[in-house]
Amino acid sequence: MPQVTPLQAQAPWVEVSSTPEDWAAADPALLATMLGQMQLIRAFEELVLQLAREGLVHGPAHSSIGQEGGAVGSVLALGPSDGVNGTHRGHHQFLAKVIAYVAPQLDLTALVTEELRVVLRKTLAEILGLADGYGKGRGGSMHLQWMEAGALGTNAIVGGGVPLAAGNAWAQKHAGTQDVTVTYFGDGAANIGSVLESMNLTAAWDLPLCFFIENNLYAVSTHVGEVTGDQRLSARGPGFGIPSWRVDGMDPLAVYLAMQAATEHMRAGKGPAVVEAEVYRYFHQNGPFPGSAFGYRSKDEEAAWRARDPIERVEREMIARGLLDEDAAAAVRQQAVDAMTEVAAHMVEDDPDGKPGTRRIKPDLWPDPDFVDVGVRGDASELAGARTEEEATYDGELVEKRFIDVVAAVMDRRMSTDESIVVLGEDVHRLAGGTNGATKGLTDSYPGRVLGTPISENAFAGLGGGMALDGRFKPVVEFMYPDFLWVAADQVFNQIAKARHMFGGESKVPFVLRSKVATGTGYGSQHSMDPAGIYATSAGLRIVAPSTPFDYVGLMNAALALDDPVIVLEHVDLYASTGQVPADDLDYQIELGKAAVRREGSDLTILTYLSMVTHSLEAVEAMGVDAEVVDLRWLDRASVDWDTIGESVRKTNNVLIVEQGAVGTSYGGWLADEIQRRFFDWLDQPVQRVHGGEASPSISKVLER
Ligand SMILES: Cc1ncc(C[n+]2csc(CCOP(=O)(O)OP(=O)(O)O)c2C)c(N)n1
Repeated sequence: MPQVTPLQAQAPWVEVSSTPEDWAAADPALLATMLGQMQLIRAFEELVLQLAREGLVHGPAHSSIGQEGGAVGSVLALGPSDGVNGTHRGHHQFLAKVIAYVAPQLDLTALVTEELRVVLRKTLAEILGLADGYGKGRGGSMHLQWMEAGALGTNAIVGGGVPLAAGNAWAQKHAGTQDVTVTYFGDGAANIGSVLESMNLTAAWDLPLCFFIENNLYAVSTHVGEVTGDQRLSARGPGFGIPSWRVDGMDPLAVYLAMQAATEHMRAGKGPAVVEAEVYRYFHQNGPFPGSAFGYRSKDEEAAWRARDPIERVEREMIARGLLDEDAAAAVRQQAVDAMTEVAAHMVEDDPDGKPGTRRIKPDLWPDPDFVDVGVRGDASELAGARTEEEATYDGELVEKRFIDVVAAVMDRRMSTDESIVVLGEDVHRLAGGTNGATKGLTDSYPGRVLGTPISENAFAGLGGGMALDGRFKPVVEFMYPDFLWVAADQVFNQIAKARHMFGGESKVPFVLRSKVATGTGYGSQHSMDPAGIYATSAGLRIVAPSTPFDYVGLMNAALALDDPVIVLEHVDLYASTGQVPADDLDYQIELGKAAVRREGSDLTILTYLSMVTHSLEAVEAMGVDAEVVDLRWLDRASVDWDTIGESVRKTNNVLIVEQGAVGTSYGGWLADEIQRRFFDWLDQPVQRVHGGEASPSISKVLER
């Protein structure tokens, strides 16, 4: 028989309940604020459901009615510079945070101040899609953000906000504050990779992030017991080394006390916390009907939870202590309802064309339809005044250097001049500069700013996104291989690339993602894509693709100076190549949106990038074609150099796009389409394309090369 020794996780896991003594000792002002907040949120949510019933909410309205205790109890343990984010069901958390920001203490006899009215109005306006909303009506119910108040943005991707919250927590910690971030999500979200990856990452790096699980038992109609082994979801925390608290979320004081313990732990620099609050949404996933109407739970179950209503609980306790009587309690509720009636009156009116009693949104409150694409990306005004250079016209001393050494050198230079730059990725801190030497020397020169990550592309890309949105640090994330973008796709495409536009068009997202391109190296189907075409599908991303060391310096400097997310593509074939670079100048940029004509010609325009530039030049010479070879350098839709392309097309009347990637993920597809739209009259024939086959690359030399 083997000897069996029970093991214990390092981190504690406890259940917190309030006692009569806790209620007796609670600060009356705290209880008043709790009650006032919950009544405001309840009245707000009732109004949203009413408007949804009237067809005035375009899109979902995920009601939080019943769950107020978790949000309010936890937010009241936070300060104004602490951050919170949440998911699709986020009205209550958002409101709790912004109400606490403008009115840290509520007066139950004069509940709704003018400042509060503004907050309620702006929140409802956003949910209705109106110009006055926090995101100018872009984001709606699932994208509520007010950065100033520490409300970092709710999220429509289940679990999608969690890595971003980790980035916010990273910034808080490394800016030397004791602030913390709370990321709220449901029982369903507890099963998605971004949450679990972030638990691991924040525990490894001791980040002050609270994973606040609102366990309301159902993900839409699926019971937590159907989809997980231990329904007590806080059980996961200790598995990651995270202290965890389980608490009755229908008891706001218990939540507050658990949260106080969790924040104390985080503020002491001891890393993340998990708090699981058992709550219940009285309504179905979305809309004004109870869950029982859809058959996945019973009316009895709903009644049992309603009997534990968090608002009634606080009222009872306050009445028992003589802090409130029933009339005063009713008056608090009435003030909240009246305030919401007044807020609604700002936005809706009787519909002159509808049946009697029907209402409509006041027409002048909608956003201007021309606003639809405004703020997809920034206007790049931050580059104004920057010095730009071109190799052909550079008048300083040039020396020959290896491409890969220049990659490391320019990052070294920027990190020395800008302390906010932080490099992160797998093995970037070791092996003499990661797997290729791209980060060589940086760990020694900049301790604490070169972070070797766990193999969690979604989490560390998102963490970089959270840092960028916070703004105190500038992340440079590395993907070891390009195909890993699929693993991180939610964070790169849904979160980072859309953040500026979705939240109203003004958030800066200074995020740089370096991605190796390894086509032709024998790494096979899952390491060898050319990702340019996929990144180019995303309007919020800028993409640079340097083919020479000189351009790498200038394009990386531009990428680091931009307030938009920028993808920097680096082809492995180029790393060992050499080129001319300034002897002692790593501070210039390549002009935004400027391609380079590498060979002038009159018969054919070849548009290409990265390693295909040299191959195209070689092919042109070998074939004796008088082709103009244009190195695109800036690949995204907004930054492509249409002037240079247009000038060339009008001269040659023929276009060939040359790229390495497979046809399905091709970059040239959209480019050819756009060229034909813009220059149809100048073309003698359809745009021609050279690209890889249908299949992803194979490892056999014969098949790949
Ligand atoms: C990644 C992802 N998958 C699925 C959905 C669709 N969806 C939206 S909410 C939801 C249920 C989420 O349940 P839970 O996390 O428990 O939160 P709750 O709705 O109970 O607050 C689902 C499946 C989504 N938005 N994102």
